[in-house]
Amino acid sequence: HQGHFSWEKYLKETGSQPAPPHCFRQSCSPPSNDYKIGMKLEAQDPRNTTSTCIASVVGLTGARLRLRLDGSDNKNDFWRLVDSSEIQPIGTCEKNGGMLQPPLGFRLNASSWPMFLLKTLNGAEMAPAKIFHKEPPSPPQNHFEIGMKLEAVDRKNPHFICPATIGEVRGSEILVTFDGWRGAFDYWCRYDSRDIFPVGWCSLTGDNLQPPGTKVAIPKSPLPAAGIATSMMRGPKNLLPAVPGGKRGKPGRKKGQLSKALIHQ
Ligand code: MLZ
Repeated sequence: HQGHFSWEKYLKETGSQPAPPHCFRQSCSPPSNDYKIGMKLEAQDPRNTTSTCIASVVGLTGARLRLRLDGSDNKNDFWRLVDSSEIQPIGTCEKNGGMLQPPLGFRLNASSWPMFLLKTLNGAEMAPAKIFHKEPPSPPQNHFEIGMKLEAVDRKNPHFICPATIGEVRGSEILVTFDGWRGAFDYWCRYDSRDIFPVGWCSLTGDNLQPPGTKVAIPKSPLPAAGIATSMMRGPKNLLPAVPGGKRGKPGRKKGQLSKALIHQ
């Protein structure tokens, strides 16, 4: 569900342009997601990328899968596009002469891995090869420009895809800035990252696009209530900078801690 956020309205309000689809390493029509919860597949271990592991689909969102490595805990789930090159049908690793590995942080003794593998695959529903999609090719060069709008995975909260703006371009790197979050979630990535999508992607895939944040100008005074009052006095649009320098907060609280806490709420 997309809340009440409308790109059309937002682009008008902000007088901005979406990054054209040819900028992205995404297929122009999003791939279908024919996976089911519980299906197993092979995935690269995100914490140890030389390992191929068994993963189970524990969630589906738009063109993405929420994956959990078998033998891992439930605190390290990760999300992959159905056309990611980091997932493949069970059997691929062996076919290529590789060996399936236990995930980093395997919850049992390493010596029990062979038996664990046998048991986890026994009677498992394996994702059929036909529902995997080929990864789209990378655009030949970086076509992004500062100010262009996009949808991007929040890497600190990777289940979220959020409205974002290109903040800087340097060679093949781009700065993805999240609208309304004052830099707290921004990151640099390559222009052909799989974590960024053209405007409208989520509405095509049925993924959930978060609305922009509202932290355009965070009150920097020690008490939230006082902060709201002072930010209101600073002007209707909260566009003036916070009081520069000086002591903020009670003694004992580190400078910047409160505003950080507010940003991350
Ligand atoms: N910290 C918030 C999520 C903020 C998401 C911001 N995305 C750019 C929370 O945990 O609810």
